[in-house]
Amino acid sequence: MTAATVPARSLAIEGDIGVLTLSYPPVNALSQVMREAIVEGMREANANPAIKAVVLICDGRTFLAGADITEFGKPPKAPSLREAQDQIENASKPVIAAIHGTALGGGLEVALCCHYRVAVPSAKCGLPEVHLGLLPGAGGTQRLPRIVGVEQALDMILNGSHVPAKKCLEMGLVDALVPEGELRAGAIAFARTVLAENRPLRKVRDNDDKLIAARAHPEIFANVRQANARKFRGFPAPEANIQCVEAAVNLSFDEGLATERRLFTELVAGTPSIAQRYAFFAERKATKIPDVPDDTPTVKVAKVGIIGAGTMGGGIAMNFANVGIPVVLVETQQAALDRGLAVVRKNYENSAKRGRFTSEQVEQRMALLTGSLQMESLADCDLVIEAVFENMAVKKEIFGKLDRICKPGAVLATNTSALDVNEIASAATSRPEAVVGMHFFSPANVMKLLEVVRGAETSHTALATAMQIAKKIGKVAAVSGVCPGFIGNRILAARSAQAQAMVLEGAMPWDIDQVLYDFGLPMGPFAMSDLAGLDIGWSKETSKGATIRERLCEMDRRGQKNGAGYYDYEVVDGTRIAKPSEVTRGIIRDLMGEQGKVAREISKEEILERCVYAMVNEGAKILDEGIAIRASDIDVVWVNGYGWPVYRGGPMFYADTVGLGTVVEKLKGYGGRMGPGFTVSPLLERMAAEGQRFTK
Ligand code: T1G
Repeated sequence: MTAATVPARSLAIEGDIGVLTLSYPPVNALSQVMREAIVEGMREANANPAIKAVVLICDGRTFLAGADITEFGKPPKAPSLREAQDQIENASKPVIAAIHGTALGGGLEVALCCHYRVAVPSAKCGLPEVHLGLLPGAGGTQRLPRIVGVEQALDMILNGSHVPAKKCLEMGLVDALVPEGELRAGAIAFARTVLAENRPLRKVRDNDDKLIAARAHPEIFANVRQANARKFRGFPAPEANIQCVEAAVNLSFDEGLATERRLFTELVAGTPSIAQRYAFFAERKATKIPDVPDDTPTVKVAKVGIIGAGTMGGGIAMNFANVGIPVVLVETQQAALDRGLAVVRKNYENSAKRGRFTSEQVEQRMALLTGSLQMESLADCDLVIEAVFENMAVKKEIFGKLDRICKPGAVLATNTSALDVNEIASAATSRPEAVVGMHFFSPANVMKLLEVVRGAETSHTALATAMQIAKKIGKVAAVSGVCPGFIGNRILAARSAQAQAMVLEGAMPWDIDQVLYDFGLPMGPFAMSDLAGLDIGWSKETSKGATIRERLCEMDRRGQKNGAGYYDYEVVDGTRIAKPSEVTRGIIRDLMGEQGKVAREISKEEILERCVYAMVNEGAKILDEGIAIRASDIDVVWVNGYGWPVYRGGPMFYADTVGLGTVVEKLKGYGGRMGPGFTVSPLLERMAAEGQRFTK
């Protein structure tokens, strides 16, 4: 964070109202210097008899956005946030927080020490510390439930959500909304009302009303634990957050505060939180491309074209409609187009049923989607994304047409997950510089990751435009060079190779899946194959029964979709249960017999290390080849696109926690078992020898 070194602090006096304005770009984080500014500003305001009330407001794009995350793990510097908060809460005159942008974490905790809070309608408030593997460590777990009640506090804290101001008003978290763009004047007016009506110096800490009710309902906490058990699997922070709110209900304010401090101190030093903080900054670093200046001109994307209204095309279109950008969806057949649009509508209606959208919002979004059977309807699009099936000849034909149809300056993107973007660009267009890969992940309207694939001739403008639009549609983007499988799928293939190999050495698919599941991945490779469908890319005509997968397909075991694949599936009380399959075990035994292989006991440790270290090794090769700009980009890809548990940072971060020396030693130890053609990355070897790390 290229923050200003010294925050700006000013105390203006408007009649009898002191307006303490703070400014510490880019997000007014509560670093040491900012805390100092609050303490000194409040001292000045408290000491000035002319000031009867204080408005605390920030310049820039947001109110205080929380503690300075870069300070965690370093020796604490005075003044503490507590000192700043005490200056506010114990002030002899009312202090009103004036909120715009996002009042988050320590920022909201400062506002909760103010006696009143006002906000503009576009503001949001939240305690998102759980996303950093932490908890609100400045009184948030004790003050928030006192204002919004225990259940809403648990919901806000455990989801780390940014709650819109209107909802905050309904919950009592803010006392009034002031007109958009008139925050300062509105807050001053509110302060005058507080004085005129002689309203009390309300200290949130003193108000237990909403806690008393919860004291008789300890099941609130049991229910929250049970309802989120699956979601919080592997994360230590959520349970600590729940314990803090429980302490708020059952202990005094100061005892609760002590519990909060103790649990915060434990979490902040733990690897899970260090990993999640690393992931926070890795996501932001991934947006920076060293040779593409921040001020690179980009194409203003006001209209998007998508070719192919299948699962990917439809999902991609929803991302743009969700942010108000009109989309033209092009298909070859009316039936396919109707089907594609119907699936999109169904997805929106399902989300509306879950309360995510209103029916008006569904109609607004559908109204932004136009279907067409003519490529010519893409002529005035600023960005066109091709999302048809993976066939080079078909893609070349499409890009050839786009080259003739699309206006100059349009960005031409392909959603290919594996094909050579350079070949598509150079062979099919007269403007290869306008071609870039935009690899979405299925379901494209849900998955956060976008692999932006930089071709040999992709221009800075096309690249910067793809990165900018990724942020606009709420995606986490990372740049990959052109190679088979780019970053994500290439590393996936390295892991799959080990998993497939170990199944023919004695491990069962469910053994391998269990190890990776216990490690924190949402599911193992074999369960994932069953979910995707074993017959993708398989055909009866060409099948030779040479692999487990082929033999399963030949036995019409296609995966979850027909109830049998690597696993047998049965539905119990509406839930699909995967069971180890004797059929699969038999196929494996037969294949091994035919290949003269003898099964051996394979430890969980070997399963994990061969799978994960093969990923790290491939990551090192990707880095060495310059396919990835930095190791943390590889982690961003795997955390946001492949379910790698964020509390383990990513494969490269994880390798650093294990030690690169150990990774190399283990890979060499497994030697030939890693498979013919497996080589340890020279970069990995060198870094291990030099005691280096992939990530800072
Ligand atoms: N500390 C340090 N740097 C921060 C920061 C923070 N809290 N928030 C943002 N940055 C940097 C970021 O790295 C980037 O830097 C630049 O600011 C712009 O950010 C005691 C324990 C506020 C919604 O979790 O969610 O308080 O890349 O690109 O998209 O209980 O930033 O330009 O060099 O994300 O407009 C709790 C974290 C902290 C909020 C703005 N607070 N920030 O989003 O900009 S823990 C948070 C955000 C805490 C207390 C606890 C977002 C944002 P660079 P950006 P944005």
